[in-house]
Amino acid sequence: MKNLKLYTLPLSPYNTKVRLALKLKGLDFESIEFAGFDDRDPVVEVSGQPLTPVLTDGDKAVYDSFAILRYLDANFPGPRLYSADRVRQQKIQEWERFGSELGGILGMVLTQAINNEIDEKATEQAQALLDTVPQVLEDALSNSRYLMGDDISAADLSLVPFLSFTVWKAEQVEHPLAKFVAERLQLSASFPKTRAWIESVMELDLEPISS
Ligand SMILES: N[C@@H](CCC(=O)N[C@@H](CS)C(=O)NCC(=O)O)C(=O)O
Repeated sequence: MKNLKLYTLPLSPYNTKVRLALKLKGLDFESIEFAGFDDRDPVVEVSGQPLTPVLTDGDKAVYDSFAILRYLDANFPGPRLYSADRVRQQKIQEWERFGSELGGILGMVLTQAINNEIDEKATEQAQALLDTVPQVLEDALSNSRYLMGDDISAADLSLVPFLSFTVWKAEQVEHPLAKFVAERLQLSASFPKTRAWIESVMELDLEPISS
């Protein structure tokens, strides 16, 4: 029996972030997947709250993607997600906060799909906000492959899942929620480094769960 179990809504960016972290560290885990927002009894049972992702490690449960990444880094070997250097650690945490802002932009479109209420104005606002984001990333990626240098860190994992939808071609996306977002939010072609970085980090997701 696997010791690590991830209770997850696989498409959600917070969940993707944790899945990528587990794969980056090469950790074997069982994925317990939920399709929607309804059946959360098992999540509440293990963690006392309804949101995913939740990671259980034997009889310990950790919820919230920020806490889970810290738990993984503190307790498991493999590539480091955070840094022992104070300045670098602060920078990673700034990127994490930036990721939460991106979550807000994605949310402006996603809530329309979830509530089945089209709001063209909110879509336009979200796209306008998205257009202001990647210049910061292009600059940060001008001399390095990833945000903190040549290795993936929690900074990359905290942002990319919120942007991956924006480089997908809507006609190739099957899941209705992902399709809805991909049809409405697109990363401009004038940000090639950001695009290449998103694709490179998401390649981690192609890694099979090790066993
Ligand atoms: N701050 C949390 C956010 C978790 C979160 O909002 N999870 C969403 C999926 S994106 C969820 O489970 N929503 C279900 C619901 O609202 O019932 C984290 O970083 O893990």
